[in-house]
Amino acid sequence: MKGNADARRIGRRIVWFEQVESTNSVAASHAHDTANDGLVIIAERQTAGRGRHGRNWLSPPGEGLLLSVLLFPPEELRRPALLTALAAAAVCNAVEECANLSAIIKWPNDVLVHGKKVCGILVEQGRGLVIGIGLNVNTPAAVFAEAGLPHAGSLALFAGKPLDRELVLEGLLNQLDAHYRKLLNDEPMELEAQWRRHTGLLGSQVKVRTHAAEFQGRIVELTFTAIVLQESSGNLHHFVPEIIEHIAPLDRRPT
Ligand code: BT5
Repeated sequence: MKGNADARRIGRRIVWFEQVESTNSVAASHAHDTANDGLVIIAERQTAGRGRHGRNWLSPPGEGLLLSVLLFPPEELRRPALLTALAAAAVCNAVEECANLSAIIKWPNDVLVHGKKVCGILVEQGRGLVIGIGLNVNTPAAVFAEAGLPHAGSLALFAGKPLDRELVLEGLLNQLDAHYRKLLNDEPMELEAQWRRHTGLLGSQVKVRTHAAEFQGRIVELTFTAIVLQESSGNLHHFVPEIIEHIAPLDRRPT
């Protein structure tokens, strides 16, 4: 694996399983010891892969990447919204690099290729912080059809050929590690710019939904600390990413 092995955090230790209930649960079970910082748990198959709000993650064996990273970030980085953004941008970069496909972030935790969900991210916080990533690499369309998931897709479906999962994994871990170390060094700018680009939201007309209300307008600022929406009246609304449940672009052309 590329990179400075001494300085690597994410992926300095990788543990593979044939089958687990959920890689997030396995990673969390190692959170009693901070020496496990950067541990990556990978499984070929999950029997109870989970999404947000008790939803399921379809985890057919051998077709995708199912992995979780255990981290003990310093206080200022202990923000699931930030770590979700890190993972989403890292996945988009790895998809572009390894599969030559352009990927976008659908707020807050999905990665889409040609409008289909190829990846879901689940960040959970307990003693440590766990970033769970499910990326459909070679899953055939029939598997999604059978599971009743018409909005799901895999990289191979759009690349037109199967991809080497190990190469995608290596690209993804390199991206995660490089950007996480920059965050630790208080250098968030590059990651923030990449995340902003992959969301495609800056300058777009959108609907923003928080748990309390819905707003419509143009996104005029998009950073890890502030999202600013300008209504047609000129009124500005400031949000922290944490309180936004959903952002739906109103003027994005179909991909
Ligand atoms: C997510 O939740 O998208 C987060 C999924 C995280 C899965 C990873 S796998 C490794 C780690 N271990 C775990 O146990 N979880 C993480 P959410 O936004 O709630 O979306 C869930 C919805 O995505 C489901 O209700 C389905 O509609 C859809 N879905 C399920 N499996 C899918 C798949 N393989 N590909 C695309 N969409 C899927």
